[in-house]
Amino acid sequence: MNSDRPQTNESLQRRQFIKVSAMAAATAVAGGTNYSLPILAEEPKSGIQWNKAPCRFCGTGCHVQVGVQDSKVVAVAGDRNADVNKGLLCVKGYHVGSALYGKDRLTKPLLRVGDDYQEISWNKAIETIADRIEAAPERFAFYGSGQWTIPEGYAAQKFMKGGLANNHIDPNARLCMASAVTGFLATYGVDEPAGCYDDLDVCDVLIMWGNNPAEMHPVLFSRVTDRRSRGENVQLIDIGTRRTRTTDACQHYLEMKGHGDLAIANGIAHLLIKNGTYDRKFIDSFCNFKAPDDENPNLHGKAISFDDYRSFLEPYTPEHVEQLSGVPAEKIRMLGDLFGNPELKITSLWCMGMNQHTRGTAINSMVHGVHLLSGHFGTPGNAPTSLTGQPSACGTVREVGTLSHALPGGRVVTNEEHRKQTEDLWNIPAGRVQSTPGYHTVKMWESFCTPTDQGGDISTIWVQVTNPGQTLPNLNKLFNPKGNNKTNLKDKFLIVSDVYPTATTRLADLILPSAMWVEKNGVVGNSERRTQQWFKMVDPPGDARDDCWQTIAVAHELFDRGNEGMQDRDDRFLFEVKNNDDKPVPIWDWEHYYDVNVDKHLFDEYRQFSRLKHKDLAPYDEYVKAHGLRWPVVEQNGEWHETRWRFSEGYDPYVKSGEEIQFYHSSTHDDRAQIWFHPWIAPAEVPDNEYPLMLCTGRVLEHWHTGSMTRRIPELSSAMPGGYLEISAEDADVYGIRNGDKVQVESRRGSIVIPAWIDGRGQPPRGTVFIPFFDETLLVNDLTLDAIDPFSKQPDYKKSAVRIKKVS
Ligand SMILES: Nc1nc2c(c(=O)[nH]1)N[C@H]1C(S)=C(S)[C@@H](COP(=O)(O)OP(=O)(O)OC[C@H]3O[C@@H](n4cnc5c(=O)[nH]c(N)nc54)[C@H](O)[C@@H]3O)O[C@H]1N2
Ligand SMILES: Nc1nc2c(c(=O)[nH]1)N[C@H]1C(S)=C(S)[C@@H](COP(=O)(O)OP(=O)(O)OC[C@H]3O[C@@H](n4cnc5c(=O)[nH]c(N)nc54)[C@H](O)[C@@H]3O)O[C@H]1N2
Ligand code: SF4
Ligand SMILES: [Mo]
Repeated sequence: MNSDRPQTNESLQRRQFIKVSAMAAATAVAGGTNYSLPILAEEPKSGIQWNKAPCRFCGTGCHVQVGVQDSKVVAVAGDRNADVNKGLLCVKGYHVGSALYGKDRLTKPLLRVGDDYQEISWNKAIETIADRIEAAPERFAFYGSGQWTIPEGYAAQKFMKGGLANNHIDPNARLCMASAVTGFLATYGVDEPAGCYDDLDVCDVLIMWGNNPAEMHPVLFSRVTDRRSRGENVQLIDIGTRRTRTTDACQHYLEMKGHGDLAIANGIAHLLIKNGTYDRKFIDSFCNFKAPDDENPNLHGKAISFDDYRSFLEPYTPEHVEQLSGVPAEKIRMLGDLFGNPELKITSLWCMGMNQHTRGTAINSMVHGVHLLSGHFGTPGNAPTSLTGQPSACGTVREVGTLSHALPGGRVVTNEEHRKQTEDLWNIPAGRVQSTPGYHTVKMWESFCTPTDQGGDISTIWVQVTNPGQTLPNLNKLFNPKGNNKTNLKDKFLIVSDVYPTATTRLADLILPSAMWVEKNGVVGNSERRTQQWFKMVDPPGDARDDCWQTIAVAHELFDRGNEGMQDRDDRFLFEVKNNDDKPVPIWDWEHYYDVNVDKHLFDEYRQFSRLKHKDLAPYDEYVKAHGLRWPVVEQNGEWHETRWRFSEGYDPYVKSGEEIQFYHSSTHDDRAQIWFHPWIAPAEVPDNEYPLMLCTGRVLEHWHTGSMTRRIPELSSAMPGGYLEISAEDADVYGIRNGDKVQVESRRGSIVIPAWIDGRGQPPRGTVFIPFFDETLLVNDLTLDAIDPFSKQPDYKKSAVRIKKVS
């Protein structure tokens, strides 16, 4: 069934030729314009129906206008009325409509029978899942996504933690945003950014701490580069481990070694203190100091004094930082001077470089700390801003709390009061929500891939809107054993809801065809706390159905079988929705799913949680009218107002008058944020004689993650047809490698053969190589390490030691 996957069957030689020529073309595209001007914005007489939706792809959260004719998406245009993108789109947004129309969409539920698949009815599929759950409810796990819509994630969350009393639900955002979350919690006591995209319109200095927004958040990045083309003066600084398209747009490039960021942040703090340029008033009024508690490691560490902090920083002189990070001492002084200048407005951005890091929690809090220490916080243009990658990693994962330890609205399972609030809002019996966190992603898959008699206590996983067979780290440990007949995993059962055949469906026991994007209603939340809504515009193909319906249908099957967990305190179905006549609508029956707006019902229920930690959301209908609203959204005089800067008087409605800055969720309960010291520490794996090169992995402009959607869009796949090993010209010389040569790349965990691209899309420095992960036929995660941050449990995909050998 996977035979028509793109690229798979082409002969290698032909592929290589296409790749090398297309790669060159792609470089030209990306070097020039990253975004396209809107087309077809208005065509009143064409018969095309236009409606708004956020783009399917990245966490920037651009709005598109979707043009539908004859029940098909026929055109997409940038939405001029959207604050985020003001009509602009990048190449992915421009082609997002085609993501629906790959030739091999999944259209029928498929059950594995031996080595083959059999088409089955939805009833049979739903019964099969219910059977697996009934057989061992505590061994069932849900693996979800930052690409779940808010209602989808909320339904899965309620089904698991409220219905099954099972906390084994975790999303792919564990691989993505978990360290940002722990960084925010450790610093402010509450998750989510204080600043917003408006900072990019007014900052004087923009620092990228190891991310590549020119390719990963292109429209957002263009907001800053456009200012320069208008003659405004804004300094762009790229701190990174390789040159990227972002570097090309920056005045300064500070090339560091992996984990060099820890030393750089300490170097800046050292200079601020040494030069007396820190903001004494700001820290005296609004900050405390913290350091890790080595005897009792915990997220909130131990209190230290300012003098302790100063003495911990003493060794981090610019020269010492140069040794640790590779960044010249004079550049560290430059950063120290910038942060030491109160006249400048400084915004920091980061994404996976700082999160996929075995000290991810530490470096996140340290960058917040540099901003707090220097007082570059809380006014327009002064913000430490963590970017999210997925369209709803913030909305669905962090706000709805689909992580294994969390509950909606910033609640956690370990807190008795939070569990009680949740049980009350869900109207379920007291004690239903369990207090022990479920398994985080790496643990979940490790348990699934370990035989039951050896302690592997997860036996069924249901995957929705994510492709772990390609994106988990160390696949040979965390995923591939499922397909290996020699390992004793016969009793393990993998359920996958997807829209296309993928590396994950390949090993699935049950495949469920899903509706995607504008084939269903949706609500998502982007990087700047902006919640965005859209309506279903076209029907999904064949028997494909909404993920949210799938969850509710399984819940109802269990309810019908008498499963008490699926009943509330009044013995009603957990997901009961009533129509205007106060009659329950059978939403578990697909024929009736769209008789009501299930999204609206779930969202307005979920909204009650949002007020518990000042993450207030407006009623669903407000989002129908708007191009997104940034929370907290509060009602004043009958109007709903969004919030641009949090913790800052005049902007944040929850800051008391006269406070100026108020960290009202402070973990020390004194309205103060925590400035952390953490020492520099080496990466989990560093090159040695056996594995002498450092491998970084990541993304490219044209493709979305595993390429399951973008590789089916001809314009994108021909611009960037296949995976490659990016290597410096110097290292290529040493190994006798020329462009297009096949190279074996081997780590302690696996090996792949992949064509080389010398100084390709990006330029890695000597001693390092880079491989993007979009190519399903060249799985770089066979090589990557599964070491995780101790607090966030997020793995580091940016630093694995490898060796290489030319094979042809
Ligand atoms: N085109 C496109 N856009 C996307 C996506 C996509 O698949 N395609 N995915 C979205 C998602 S989910 C995400 S998470 C984002 C990711 O967006 P980014 O984080 O911008 O991209 P990556 O390619 O994952 O990360 C590469 C960066 O990691 C840095 N790095 C490596 N090691 C270190 C280190 O030790 N410390 C620091 N500070 N930096 C280091 C490198 O300098 C490099 O620039 O992109 C989002 N946008
Ligand atoms: N080597 C390496 N690996 C990484 C990373 C890295 O930097 N390097 N980054 C990590 C990060 S930050 C992230 S976010 C993850 C992303 O990893 P994944 O989430 O695994 O990657 P995607 O390709 O986005 O997977 C989404 C899947 O959902 C399907 N899909 C699309 N729409 C729908 C829908 O509406 N319903 C359903 N059911 N399915 C749908 C798509 O076809 C696709 O298979 O990868 C992680 N893995
Ligand atoms: S920048 Fe992100 S949200 Fe905007 S069009 Fe491109 S992929 Fe879509
Ligand atoms: Mo991500």
